[in-house]
Amino acid sequence: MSKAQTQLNSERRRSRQIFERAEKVLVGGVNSPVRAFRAVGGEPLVIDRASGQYLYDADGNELLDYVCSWGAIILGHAHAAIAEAIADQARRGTSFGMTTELELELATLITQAIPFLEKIRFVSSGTEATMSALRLARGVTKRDFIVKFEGCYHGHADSFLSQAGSGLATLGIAECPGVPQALAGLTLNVPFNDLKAVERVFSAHKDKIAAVMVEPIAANMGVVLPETGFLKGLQELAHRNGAMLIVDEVITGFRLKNGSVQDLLGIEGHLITLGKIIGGGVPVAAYGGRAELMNQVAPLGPVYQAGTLAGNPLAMRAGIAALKQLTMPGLYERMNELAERLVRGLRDELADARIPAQVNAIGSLATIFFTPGPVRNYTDAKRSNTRRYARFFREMLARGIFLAPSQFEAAFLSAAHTPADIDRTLAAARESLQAIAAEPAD
Ligand code: KE4
Repeated sequence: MSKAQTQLNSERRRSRQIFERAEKVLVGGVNSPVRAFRAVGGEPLVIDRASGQYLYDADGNELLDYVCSWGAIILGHAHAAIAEAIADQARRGTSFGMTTELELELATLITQAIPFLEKIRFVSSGTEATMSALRLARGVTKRDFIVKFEGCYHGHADSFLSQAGSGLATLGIAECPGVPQALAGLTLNVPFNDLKAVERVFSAHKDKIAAVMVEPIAANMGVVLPETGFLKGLQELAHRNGAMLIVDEVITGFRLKNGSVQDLLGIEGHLITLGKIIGGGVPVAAYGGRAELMNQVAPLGPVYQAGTLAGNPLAMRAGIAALKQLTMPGLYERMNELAERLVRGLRDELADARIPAQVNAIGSLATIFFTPGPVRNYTDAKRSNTRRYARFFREMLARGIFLAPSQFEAAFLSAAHTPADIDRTLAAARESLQAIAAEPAD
């Protein structure tokens, strides 16, 4: 174990004590599996507070954060405008169970940024958004099958848990127990970037597919970019076959620019799902599309979906404060430039260390895959040397740099990251890669 690693671990006594107690009452000591560090080893973090680009664990260790609450924290932790909005709303009431003008305000900020989005429904998690969008597609088309892509993750609703990315890929769960075969059989998985496979599945299930759901930039098998023509071809295939295209932008929504990534990619789905960033770090997600389609949702239409805390004023205030900040001139340009410098630097460090690896990246999203070949789908991603990723993760953490604790996740930059953070990260990467290069690859 390197000196740095020894130093960090020895100072994490309180974190360890808290986690051991947590394991007695929380399953695995966590409320979401990927937080358990099962794929990277070492002791899971216990965080006490955060500010800007930094997390502070229960032992006061400062960590430069590239997880950013899995992409939700794009402005940096404890952003003053968001904190003040939440504090003010807490004094005015957190949830009324009735409509407020705040829901209208956040919906307006979102639809102004995404013009094709005419009507929206707020929910409290990305899973609720994707689950509801799928139900709407099935209700309107009166069809049952869904096409999704191997390695993509759309939350933990039953229809999305086969060949899924994120925590299922991390834990090697290909098919989740508890999902009735009758339902699992309605989910058709095809490889990302493989239009021929999509054509074949449409031919084999003529007029039976309700929707194709896709992450436009896959980020739950690690970052995998759509190849030229893939998304446009997918949209055409869906339209030609009477199926809906549901574009899951829970990660990409407001990540690469102030709005949807779809106009950058030349597509427009029937439905879009959003989450993470639109809540400013507080539970907000949404699904939406053209009014004619969304009007099929209760109370206007028969497709039912509901939620006690959906659109609650506390969460709306946080989302409004966050989205208002995202219109600041130059915010995305600065963040994306920093991210591009980090990615270039990582590629250089990997080459200098003579370690075969790919860095897939776009905007402030990136993943290092320890594999010599290109990573263009889940099969490629699974070829990565996940042991080596785990070693790199632990070496970087020992140097105070917190990367995603899984090969099958993305690293995120926030608007709070600085050029000095990039320099520090690249210096830590050089040391970490040197430590790894000296070891056998497998
Ligand atoms: P939530 O239900 O976790 O809010 O959102 C589900 C979801 C839907 N769609 C996409 C594209 C997503 O990435 C997610 C959730 N992302 C994971 C991380 N890749 C959440 C982290 C976790 O599960 O703890």
